[in-house]
Amino acid sequence: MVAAPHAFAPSPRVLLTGFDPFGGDPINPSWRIAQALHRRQIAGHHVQAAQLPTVFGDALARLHELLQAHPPALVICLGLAAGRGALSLERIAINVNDARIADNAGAQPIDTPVVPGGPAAYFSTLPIKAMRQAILAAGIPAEVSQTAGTFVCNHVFYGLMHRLASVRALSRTRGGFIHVPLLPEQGAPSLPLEQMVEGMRVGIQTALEVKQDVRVGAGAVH
Ligand code: PCA
Repeated sequence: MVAAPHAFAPSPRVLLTGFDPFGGDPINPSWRIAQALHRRQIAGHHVQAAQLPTVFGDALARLHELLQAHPPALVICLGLAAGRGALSLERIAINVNDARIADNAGAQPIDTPVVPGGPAAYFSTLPIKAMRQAILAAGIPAEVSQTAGTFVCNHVFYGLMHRLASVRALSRTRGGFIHVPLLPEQGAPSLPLEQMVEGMRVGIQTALEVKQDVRVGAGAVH
């Protein structure tokens, strides 16, 4: 019997990244969430989790390697933002590195571009309003954020969007960035790990199913 031609085609993939611990905190919840969703099937897609180092340059080099393997349908990078109390769907990445603290390799770039000569900014291509609605409907705090900061998270977000915009094999890949709160054992505000994992599962499902984002104000309750 001849196997169907698609029999060995890899199932469409979602790449979900988190960061290693940084800034003296021994835990980075972004990596815990990504790990918890590793190998899960969501809307017919296979989730692959990967860790990025909290290091300018090296984080993007690792992300580029991961994107080369075979183009994912969706890429979501997660990072910790202490002080936030909700899953924070980032709208915009800017072409600036301006580090408040040293990264995990001791570097602290000030006012340098992520990509010399690149555009000032990129928008997320995730349906962030629809994702916010769906996560809220699941009873989990979610918000749209207008800034991913200027540290390694924004650096990775900008580098990701620049790649997706300029590499032909990735032209149909959607991508974006989500900041997450601390875990309860780390301080406040916080969210329990299970809630963040479920919120991300719902968010990924929405990003895979909703092609056209909904039009509701960023501050709207629903
Ligand atoms: N958060 C940092 C970098 C790594 C992480 O998890 C940030 O918000 O830039």
